[in-house]
Amino acid sequence: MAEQNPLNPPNPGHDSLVDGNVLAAKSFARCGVKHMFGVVGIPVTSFANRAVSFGVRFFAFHNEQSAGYAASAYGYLTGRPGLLLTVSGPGCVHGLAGLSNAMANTWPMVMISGSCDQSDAGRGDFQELDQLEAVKPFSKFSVRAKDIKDIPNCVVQVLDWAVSGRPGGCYLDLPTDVLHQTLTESEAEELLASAIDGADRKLIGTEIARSEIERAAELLKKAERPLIVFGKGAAYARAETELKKLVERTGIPFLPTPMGKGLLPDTHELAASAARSLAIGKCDVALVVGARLNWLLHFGEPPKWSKDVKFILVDVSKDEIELRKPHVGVVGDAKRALELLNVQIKDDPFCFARNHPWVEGISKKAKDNVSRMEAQLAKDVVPFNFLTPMRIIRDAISGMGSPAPIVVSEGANTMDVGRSVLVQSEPRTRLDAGTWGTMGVGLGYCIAAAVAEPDRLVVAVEGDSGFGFSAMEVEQTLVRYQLPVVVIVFNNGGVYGGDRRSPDEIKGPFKDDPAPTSFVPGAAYHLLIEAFGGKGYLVGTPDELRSALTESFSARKPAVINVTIDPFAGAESGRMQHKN
Ligand SMILES: Cc1ncc(C[n+]2csc(CCOP(=O)(O)OP(=O)(O)O)c2C)c(N)n1
Ligand SMILES: *[C@@H]1O[C@H](CO)[C@@H](O)[C@H](O)[C@H]1NC(C)=O
Ligand SMILES: CC(=O)N[C@H]1CO[C@H](CO)[C@@H](O)[C@@H]1O
Ligand SMILES: [Mg+2]
Repeated sequence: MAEQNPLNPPNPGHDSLVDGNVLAAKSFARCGVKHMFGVVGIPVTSFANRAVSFGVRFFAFHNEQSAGYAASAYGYLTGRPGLLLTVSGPGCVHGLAGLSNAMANTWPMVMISGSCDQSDAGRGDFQELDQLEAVKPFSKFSVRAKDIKDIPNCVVQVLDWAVSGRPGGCYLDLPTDVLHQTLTESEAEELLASAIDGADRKLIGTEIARSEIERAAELLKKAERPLIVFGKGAAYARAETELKKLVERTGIPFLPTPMGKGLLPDTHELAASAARSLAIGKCDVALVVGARLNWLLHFGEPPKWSKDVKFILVDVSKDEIELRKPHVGVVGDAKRALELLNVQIKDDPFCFARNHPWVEGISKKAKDNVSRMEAQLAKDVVPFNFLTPMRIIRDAISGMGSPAPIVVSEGANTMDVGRSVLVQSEPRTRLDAGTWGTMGVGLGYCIAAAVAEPDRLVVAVEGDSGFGFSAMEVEQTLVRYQLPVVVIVFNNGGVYGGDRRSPDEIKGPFKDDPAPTSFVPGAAYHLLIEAFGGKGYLVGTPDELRSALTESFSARKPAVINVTIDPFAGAESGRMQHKN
């Protein structure tokens, strides 16, 4: 087998041979890649083994979908492309889930797939697929190494493309014949050195137009009811210090998108999340930083926004500015743009005093909403609704202090309730279903978070349906690599919960089948992890939940907590009911 071929026999005085697997692995390692996620098999097993031998830690998954989600989130958390390795054909197709999720969230990742022998393409080769064609709709750049000599250059290019401009997914195709080609060690070194030297580094980005910064400052100054909105683009750009400075010097209220939460603490006195409707409904100027005016922000249109609102958009992508046509568009890195804006307003921070009617109005609305919510949260409802266990989890997470745990969340009710109840106080500590509302991301995100931020505990708060999409990864994540991840499953027996069909919907020959939303009631998810040697908890009361959290958080060991939830608590489709 080629994979076991001893390619580097000691041969003093002679140049030894390296194959494509070695050269590709060495190229990634030389470019600073530290971690890789994937599933091995023909023809990439040797590549993975070689990568490990060059110091790249490989996380072997059960399914490329989860590995791809992990790679995308790793890209977001570290600012360096997350790597997904797959086999050809079906492996590549499963990997498209990760690649498309990276595109939707604009996170940098690189999918590397082996492909069939180039001379057999089109003849029905083993796991054959036109992979370059398949990845096209989901990648910003794709390339095939057609010859071993292309490898170093291709590696440098995909890594650069993934992070340049608006981040996204890129693809590298490695045909079997290329992985088995050889050249001498010194030739390989030369190619690698010249690829790295000649790298067309686009990382610097375009210089920001000062005229737009001036216009933005002018517009904010004249505003009567300004608002600052920020999203995961600002989090990716690590703009937290500049944002804090802007918010605190101007006194303008702010609203994070779900993954923007934590750039400024949710508990900040200028946080407008609990007065969201008022803030977006009445603001006259909105500075939107690293967040797209897509469905999550109601397209920036009435009735949620006022029809006269003027947008200042800061986005790394010129296309995005052209699409939304804001009043002022600033193309560039969010951190840099805010730095310039802070300089621009330095001598005249046009402070909105705390008693400004706009700020006061938001603060009052927020306080009312929070105290209404806290009154609901204070009750211990058993059998559990969503609020009671979420409050207990919130308190346990807050009790951890700094560094705060990374919260991973998916599901419908579980995610919606978690978003408003769980408190984010540090940047990039929330990963959820994101722009696409993708279920099944949770376990991959947990692995990525634990790998990218080894000092932080990872706490996943998941609906039972969301969890089930990739539950087998508990073996991979939680047990095999002993990552500090606690997965809390809100078990309400199905998608949105129990059978909620109207009598009118229950008829026909299959009316006695479980409803399409129903799962086996009482699934013992906590036993799943025990099958692999992890720790499982089954809880149904506040005391049981508290003690499971205390024990698992301090153990920092893989655990699954199966929380029994009333199957009729919550709503169908969660917050998106109007669309179902
Ligand atoms: C890939 C994918 N498939 C299907 C869906 C549709 N969907 C939305 S939420 C959801 C699951 C909700 O159930 P659960 O995770 O148990 O949360 P709950 O509301 O019960 O808390 C599904 C299947 C989706 N968003 N993404
Ligand atoms: C009340 O607060 C929650 C959680 O922060 C938020 O989702 C909701 O939109 C707020 N309600 C209004 C009317 O703003
Ligand atoms: C094994 C076991 O007791 N499982 C519990 C998990 O959660 C469900 C809620 O849907 C309970 O009904 C089960 O008893
Ligand atoms: Mg559920």
